[in-house]
Amino acid sequence: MNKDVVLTEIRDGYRVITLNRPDSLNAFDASVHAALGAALSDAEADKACRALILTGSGRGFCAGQDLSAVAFVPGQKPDLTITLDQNYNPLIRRLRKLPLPIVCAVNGVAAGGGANIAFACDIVLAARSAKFIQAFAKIALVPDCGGTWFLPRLAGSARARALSMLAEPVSAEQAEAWGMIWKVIDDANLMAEAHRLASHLAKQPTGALALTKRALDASENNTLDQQLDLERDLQGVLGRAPDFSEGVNAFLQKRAPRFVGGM
Ligand code: T3D
Repeated sequence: MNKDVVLTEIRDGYRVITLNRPDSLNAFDASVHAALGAALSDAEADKACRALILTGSGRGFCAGQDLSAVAFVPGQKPDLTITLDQNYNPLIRRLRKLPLPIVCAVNGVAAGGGANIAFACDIVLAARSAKFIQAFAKIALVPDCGGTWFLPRLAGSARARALSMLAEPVSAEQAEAWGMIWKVIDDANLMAEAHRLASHLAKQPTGALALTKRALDASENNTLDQQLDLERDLQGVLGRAPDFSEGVNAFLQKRAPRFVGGM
């Protein structure tokens, strides 16, 4: 496995995972899928890691699939379902289910699957110069990596349709105004803000944040009744976890809580 295509930096309480193929704007090939999968597994296995930053090297965040790595064999029609089944869909599911808050620092253009990988993260910051492009229509594909699920929910149906069909770039400022991302940050301050957020999150009750992710995702399909039941069940778990008593005691004692994470 070529580990250089994805870099991991271990910080106090969190990790920074950087896509590192800047010459292709951090496009994904098989080596990136393997290295990113390993980096996420390492982070999940590390009890000291309670938050993640995902970002890219160079001037882009991620240009989606490496189009030079798509195998066109003369006389054969490529089967794109294979890489989606084996690589992209497991990655998107994993980001959503990972029991850690993920801050995505979109440092430059995020195109195709790269845009939708960003939208799968929990808190998306974007450099003011960044842009998001559903580039798929330009190569005669549908938005994948969850694009057809994320876009209508984040941007609304009208914008989802136009963005998907026109493949026009959305500036970071427009993405923030439309509610597609959390915040636009001046380019020079992007990583400082991502570190500030990740460091803050790493000190929060990260077990509760993991279950918050789960509840918010489940709400996309649940009725209110089902969601009320789910919230009850999750509170049942969290009420027995040490961070709840710590949070309440800290409040009553008028001091800062010392959360340890976990459930
Ligand atoms: O298996 C499957 O295919 C199914 C899964 C699909 C998931 C997907 O993500 S499909 C969508 C794939 N991505 C795209 O279609 C985006 C293609 N890239 C672009 O449209 C543009 O590069 C950008 C809008 C992202 C940025 O434009 P710009 O003008 O800032 O940069 P550039 O000059 O186009 O790109 C810079 C370099 O990166 C360039 O290489 P060079 O000429 O300097 O050697 C370019 O070829 C390379 N690059 C950019 N995107 C990709 C790429 N190389 C390979 N694959 C890419 N996706």
